[in-house]
Amino acid sequence: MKNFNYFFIFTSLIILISCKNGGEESKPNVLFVAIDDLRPELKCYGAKHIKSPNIDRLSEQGILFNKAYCQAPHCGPSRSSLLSGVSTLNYEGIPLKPSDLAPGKITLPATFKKAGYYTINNGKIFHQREDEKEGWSEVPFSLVNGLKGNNHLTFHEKKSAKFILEKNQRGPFFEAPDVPDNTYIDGQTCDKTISDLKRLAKMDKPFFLACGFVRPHLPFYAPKKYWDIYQRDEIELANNRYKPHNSPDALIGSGEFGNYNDKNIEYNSDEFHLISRHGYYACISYIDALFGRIMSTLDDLGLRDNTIIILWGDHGWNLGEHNYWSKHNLLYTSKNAPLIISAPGHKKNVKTDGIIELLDIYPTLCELTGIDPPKHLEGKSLVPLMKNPNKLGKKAAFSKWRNGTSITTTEFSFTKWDDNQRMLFDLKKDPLENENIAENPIYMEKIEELSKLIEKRIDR
Ligand SMILES: [Ca+2]
Repeated sequence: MKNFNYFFIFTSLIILISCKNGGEESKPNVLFVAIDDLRPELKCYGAKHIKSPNIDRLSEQGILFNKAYCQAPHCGPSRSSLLSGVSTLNYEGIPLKPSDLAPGKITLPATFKKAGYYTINNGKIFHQREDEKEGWSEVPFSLVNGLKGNNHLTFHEKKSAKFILEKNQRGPFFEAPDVPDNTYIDGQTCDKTISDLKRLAKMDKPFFLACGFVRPHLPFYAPKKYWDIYQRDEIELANNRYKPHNSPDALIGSGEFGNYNDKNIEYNSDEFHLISRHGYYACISYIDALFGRIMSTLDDLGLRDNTIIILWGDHGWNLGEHNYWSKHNLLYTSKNAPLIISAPGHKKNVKTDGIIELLDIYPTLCELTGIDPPKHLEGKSLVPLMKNPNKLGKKAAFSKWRNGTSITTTEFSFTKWDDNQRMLFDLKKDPLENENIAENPIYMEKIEELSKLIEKRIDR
């Protein structure tokens, strides 16, 4: 009986302690990290030449999605889809804000705020600044005085001032000044996120802390020490610097480099390829170091065990393959985005080849935190895949860019434009997409099957 009483007192104490942190307070926090224009060019994704120790460490603490696909290869529409939970397929044009895709529907951060979370936005999360006011408990960092405008374009190397583009007053496409990390906006976003974590640790509410880095998005501006990690003459270039054989006229590259001064380096020359890869890699290592500081702060504050960390890129990127750069087309390299989720109580150090779409993130975060997902969501929670990474995931992922619609399955990448131009790649035999086989009669049935899947998904 005495033992029973001790047991009763002990259990009551436990209940009492958990009630203190109970209700909303017992929900896990969310650290929501967006990295602009980051393709899966990370060591944990098999890119051995990249130094990304901190993101690699996150992958060891969670699940890495090898086959995550964006719904549009462009910042605005991809983020609109992810943050609204609605596909881009039924939208004519380029949806730059979530309300374009889902008018009147609640966004991901607003859902968390409504559920009792304290929500903070640092850096680039939404594409458009005016979208950033709702859903946040504080004025977003990007709207605070002194941080307005295109501050991600600000250069800090003296000689960059000699390379201003007349048409838009932008600087060169790269620079490597010897400056501290927080000279650039991403370093400031990191500092702000760290100081927020220290505040949030003392609050009696769970938090949804969004941290959006703008690199490795162009221009490649990063402190010199990150450029110094890589030896330019050791950088390997793409071995398929030509347009895919038999590809349609509709397949074109991005004109994004034209927004920056080329420093008199000939576009697509060997030198251009080398510098551009070097710049992209330097920017990745820069962001990785900043992310590492945030992770360490979480650990130091004892928040790690009750915080979900999700890290995602908004789409893929072409790193000189086919002589294309940036995004803005429907090649595999433009569609495939990085996604890593580390959640308390879930599997660690696992990878999955299950097909998923970035619009699945919204319902996933709802399920992981026990929030009722809004009815309008079109994605599927990734929690079943997190529990069993060997599952197949979705049958296919869908992406849209201008008048082209694309479907990716485990075997094929197929794109159809409104004027019936087509491209089909066999991802098993030709993962680099060097040979368009859409006009090969052998694949007629396959194309019909994939076209039907696209039609089924479109509802307009
Ligand atoms: Ca982007």
